[in-house]
Amino acid sequence: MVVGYERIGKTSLLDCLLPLTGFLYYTKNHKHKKYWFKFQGKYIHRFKDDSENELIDEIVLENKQWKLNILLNEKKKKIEGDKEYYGFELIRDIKPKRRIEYYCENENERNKWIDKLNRLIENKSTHGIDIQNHKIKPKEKGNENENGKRENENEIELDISVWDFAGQHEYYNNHHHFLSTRSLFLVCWKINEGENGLNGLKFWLKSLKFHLNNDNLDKNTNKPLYSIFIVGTHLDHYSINQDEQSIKERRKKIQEILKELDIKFGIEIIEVSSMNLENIEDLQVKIWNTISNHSYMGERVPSSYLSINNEIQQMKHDFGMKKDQDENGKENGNGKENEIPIIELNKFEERLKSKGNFNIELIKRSLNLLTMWGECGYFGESNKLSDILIYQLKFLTKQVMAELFRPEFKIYFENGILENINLKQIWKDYSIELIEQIFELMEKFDVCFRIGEYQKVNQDEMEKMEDFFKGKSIIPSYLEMKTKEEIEEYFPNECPNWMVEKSRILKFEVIPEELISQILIKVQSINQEHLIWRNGIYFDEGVQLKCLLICSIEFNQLEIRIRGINFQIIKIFIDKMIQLINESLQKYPNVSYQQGLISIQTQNFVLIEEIEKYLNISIEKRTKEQIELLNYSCLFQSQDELGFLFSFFFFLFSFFFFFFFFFFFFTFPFFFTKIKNDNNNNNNNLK
Ligand SMILES: Nc1nc2c(ncn2[C@@H]2O[C@H](COP(=O)(O)OP(=O)(O)OP(=O)(O)O)[C@@H](O)[C@H]2O)c(=O)[nH]1
Ligand SMILES: [Mg+2]
Repeated sequence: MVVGYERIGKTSLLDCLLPLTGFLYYTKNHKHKKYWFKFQGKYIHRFKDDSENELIDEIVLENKQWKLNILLNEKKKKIEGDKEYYGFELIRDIKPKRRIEYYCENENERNKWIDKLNRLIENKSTHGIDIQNHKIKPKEKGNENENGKRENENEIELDISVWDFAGQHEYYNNHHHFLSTRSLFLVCWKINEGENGLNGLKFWLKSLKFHLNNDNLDKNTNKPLYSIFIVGTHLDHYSINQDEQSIKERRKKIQEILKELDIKFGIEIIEVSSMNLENIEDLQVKIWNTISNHSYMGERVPSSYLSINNEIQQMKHDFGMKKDQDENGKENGNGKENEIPIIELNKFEERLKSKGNFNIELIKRSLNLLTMWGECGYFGESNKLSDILIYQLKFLTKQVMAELFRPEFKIYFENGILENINLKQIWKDYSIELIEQIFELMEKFDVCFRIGEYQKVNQDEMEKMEDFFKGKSIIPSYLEMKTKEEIEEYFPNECPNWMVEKSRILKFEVIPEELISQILIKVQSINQEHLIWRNGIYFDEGVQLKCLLICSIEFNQLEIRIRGINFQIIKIFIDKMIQLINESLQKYPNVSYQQGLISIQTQNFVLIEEIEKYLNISIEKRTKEQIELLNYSCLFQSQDELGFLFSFFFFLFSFFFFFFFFFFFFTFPFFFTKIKNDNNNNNNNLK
């Protein structure tokens, strides 16, 4: 799994580590000849054969110099016998001009080359998560035998599933759902970004720390289940010193971060360049050695798991066929997809009945493993997701999530709020009936949340759907950050003297960023009247209650400040907020906090348990600091507040008393005279 901030070279690194190789027909002067090709980073190497001993030539795909054309069906060549070959060509329009034709034996092979070439030539960002399966042969660096082959090269072949995560901020809230505990993590940072680069690295290490166990060893085998490699990219950058001292200093800074985050398990630190392939081979060797030593390598898998996997592959195949039929025949009439590759677990169990005796626990265990292999998506640990199986993961990561976060759709997310009607544009390939279902799936992945309950006018399905499209949703990763000054516009630092203020600080050792949005989203459900930002939320119920929750990643803390006129209302609100925060933390067993307050007198953080003890000290003996902390803590209602409330209600009572008194005093004689006059008039009329 490759993670890190955006545009730091994750995909390029994978292109170097896992070169695309194969026999292709190479066409020059209308003559076709078969060669072995290796496409690594931006280099396409042509070899005489697959021993890679004799390099014939090299093409360097420099930025924007090359164009790629797919040679369409009519250009399929019959190179040998009657067999058809699938071609593509690379053209360089600037001098020295070149045009090279390549032919593959099948369309799948050509698609692989085209995907990779397109990505490199167009320099595209990754959207969602790119998942690819590779076969690799562990190898030792340099040790070649007499036949020119590397030792160990033919020993074993490993099937690996490679997950390349998008680096854009939009995806951070949901990446953790996909982190597998049987992985090698390549956590990348861009060396030439210095401190900023290291901050990005820290962010990702922090996230991994919370989703992986602190101990990476498997108890049975005492071998690691996962490992982390910290990979510095852009080593070729002109600003980077490569002398021993500079390398040592960078290493030291990384070790300080690891120490701060209390990450103890084995970590490799390495620096590479995807431009000139420096240290790439070193990294390959380290990766191969590390993963082949992971505890699960070579583990035997029950044959029932493989049958379950076969069923999943069958479902994928059937789904693909149906899609093709729909596309060709437009059977559904509107050219939109009417089905998604998701099945409820009980229906999947039903399907398996004809294949053998599979109980639900066995199915779940196998799905967990198959998910780690990248074959499907089963998220059994999450309550919200445990009853469905997403049998084609690409649907989730590429078609749904990546579409939602396409840069051109940012116009629909004003300050993180989306009008649901725009989902018809975003997921335009899906029928209206499916959009709401897909949205619900995204809610389960914490990607978006609808605001309030949209009105259900009647039970008719169509009507219900229309209502969903009239509603709005929050997309937490698009919410804006607000500065302290901006927040003060809503919640001034000074509490008005006719209100009381209570507060609470929750200090975490470290808090993962995605947890903050989960907390905010959970807390926002308390009350409809709120303003929400990426770093906080503000509730306003007029004089009754004003509450601010501010989250600080820098200080790893949440601060709750509540103002109002009724002690009980404030207390209930604080308790409710803390309860909701605790509920959000349930999924994070490694995350805990200490509750307390900052003393205005000493600026120290004082634990709530400590403050509670002040209640046992007699009032006259309490220090000024203790009184102040007790007052702010909302642990008890002080005499002052009782007095305050008494005067507040006395004020209200007197206000209404005088109001009615003056009302009657001045208006009664007026009515009296008016009635009298009216009576006189009536009498006159009668006369
Ligand atoms: N000079 C130099 N450029 C690099 C290196 N690695 C990547 N690049 C360039 O950096 C840019 C971004 O590289 P990508 O591999 O797409 O970065 P990424 O981290 O996958 O980006 P996202 O998918 O957007 O998160 C591309 O233009 C690469 O050519 C490197 O080691 N040296
Ligand atoms: Mg990428």
